Amino acid sequence: MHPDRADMAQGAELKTPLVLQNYIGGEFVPCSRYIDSYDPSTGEVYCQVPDSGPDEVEQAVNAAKEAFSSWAARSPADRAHVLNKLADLLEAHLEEFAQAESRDQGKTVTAARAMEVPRAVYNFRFFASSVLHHMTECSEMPHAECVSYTVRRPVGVAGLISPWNLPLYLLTWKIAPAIATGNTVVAKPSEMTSVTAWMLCKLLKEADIPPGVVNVVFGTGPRVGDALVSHPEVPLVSFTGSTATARLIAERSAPYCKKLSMELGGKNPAVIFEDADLEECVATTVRSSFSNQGEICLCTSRVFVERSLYPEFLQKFVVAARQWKTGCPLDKSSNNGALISKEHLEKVRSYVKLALSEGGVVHCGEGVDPLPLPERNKNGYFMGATVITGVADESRCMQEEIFGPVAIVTPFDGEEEAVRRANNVRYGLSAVVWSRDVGRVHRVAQQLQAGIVWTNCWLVRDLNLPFGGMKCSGVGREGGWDSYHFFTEVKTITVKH
Ligand code: TXE
Repeated sequence: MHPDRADMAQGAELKTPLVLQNYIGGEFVPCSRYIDSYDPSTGEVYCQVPDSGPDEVEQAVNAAKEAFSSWAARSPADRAHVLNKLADLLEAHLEEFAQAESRDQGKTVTAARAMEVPRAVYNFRFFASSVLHHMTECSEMPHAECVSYTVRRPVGVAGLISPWNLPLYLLTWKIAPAIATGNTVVAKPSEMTSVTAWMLCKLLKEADIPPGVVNVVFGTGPRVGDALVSHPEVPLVSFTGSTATARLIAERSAPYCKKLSMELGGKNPAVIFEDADLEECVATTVRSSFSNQGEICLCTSRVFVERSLYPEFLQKFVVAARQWKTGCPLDKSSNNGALISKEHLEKVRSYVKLALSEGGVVHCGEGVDPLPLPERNKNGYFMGATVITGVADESRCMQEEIFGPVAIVTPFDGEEEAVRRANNVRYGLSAVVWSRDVGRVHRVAQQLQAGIVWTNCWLVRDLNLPFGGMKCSGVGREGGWDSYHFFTEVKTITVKH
C-alpha cells in the first residue's frame, strides 16, 4: 500500500471528521484555518476543509510554474500513459470514492457508484486517448511558394474552479484535458464538497504524476477562487458554477485578457408533443427533472406539454414523481438523497412557496407528501420530488434556476408557441424534445436556444462533441476538440520554399 493512501484502505469507514490538507508541489500541506463541511444527509460535520487564501494560491501557482516546462515537453503518448494509470487507480478505489462523495454531497451512493465515479474514470481515459489523435492543419499557397502549418502548445498554469453538485466528475472533466495537453493546474473544488478531490490527490504520486503538475488548494470562492482568477501567472480559467460568480470572474480576469471557459446554470425546457412515446417520456422526464436531487445543470425545470396530451401526461407524471423515492443516500432503494445545504434547501423551498402565493398548484412532494426518513437522517436537508402547475411564464419560478427537485408543468398549443416560450428565459444550456415526427424533431431542435438538445432521450453524453451553453448559460464549449483547443494555444507558421 502506498503510504499516502493508508487511510483510504478504510474505505467506507473513513474516520470523521476528516481533516483535509492542500496538495501543493506533490506534498500535503496543512493550513492554519479550517471550515466545517457537513454531511447533508445528517446535518453533522463530515470534514474540515482548509480555509486557504492568496498565500496558498501563490505557493501552488509557483509549484505549477516550476513543473510546467518539463511536463509540457513530454510526448502526448507519455502523458496519456500517466492519465490511464490514474484512471486505473481511481477505478480500483471506486467504492471508497462513491461512499465519500455520497456523504459529502448528499447524493445516493448508488448514483455515485453507477454514474459519477465511473464517469470521472472515463474522463481520464477519454482525454488520454483523444490527445493521441490530434493532427495539425497544413495549407499550401503555390503562387507565393509558401506552405503554412499550425502547431498547438499548452497554455501554462490552468486555474480550475469546480462546483458542489458533481464534485469529482466536474473536477476531472477539467483536470484531464488540462494535463493531457501539457498544462499544469491549480484546482479549487467547492468548499462544500472537497473530500473526493483530496482523495484523488492521494493517487497522483502512484500514477507518476510529477510534483507540481496537479495542485489543489481548498477554500472559499472569495479567498481562493478570487486569488486564482486574478493571478497574473494563470493565463486560463475553466469555471463551472453560477452565472453570478461567472460575472465576477470575468471582471477579475479582464485586466489579463485570460482565456475563459464558463459552464453555468440552466432553466432547461422539455417540449413534449402529443405523438411522444408517453411511457418512455414520463419515465425519462422524471429522471431528467429529479436526478441528483435536481442538482444538475442539465436537469429539466420547465415541462411544456401539448394541450391534447396534457391531462394524461400530468396524471402519469405525478404518479411517477411520487414513486421517485427520496431517502437515506445509503439505502439502495433511494432515488434521491439530500440537498447540498440547509441554505440551499431553504432557497428551493422558497420557490415552492412563491409558486403557491402566485396561485400555483403543488401536486406532490414539498408540503403535500410526508417524507418518512430514518432516525439518522432527521436533521438532513431532504425534499421530495415536487410537481407544480399553474405558474405564469413571467414568474421567477419559471425564469430563475431553482436547482432542486422541482418541475413546473404547463400546456402549450402548437410548435411555434412551444419554441417561443421555451426560449423565453435568459439561460440556454440544454433542452429535450419528445416527438415521433422526425421532421418536427429536427425543426424544433434547431430553433431552440440551447447548447445541447436531446430528442427522445436525456443525458446521453458523447464526450467527442461540444458541451456548453448559450446566453447566460456559458461562454465557450468543452469536450472533444473544444477542450483540446481551449487548453492549447495555436500558432500558424508560414515557410517560403
Ligand atoms: O455557486 P458558485 P454556489 C447554480 C445553482 C446554485 C447557485 C449557487 O443555481 O443554486 O449556482 O451555487 C467558487 N471567484 N449552480 O453558490 O458560488 C465556489 O467556491 C472565484 C449551477 O455554490 O458559483 C465554487 O468552487 N470562484 C452550477 C464555484 O465557484 C468563486 C453548479 C461555484 O460556486 C467565487 C453550482 C469568486 N468570487 C451552482 N465565488 C452548474 N452550472 O452546474 C465562488 N467561487
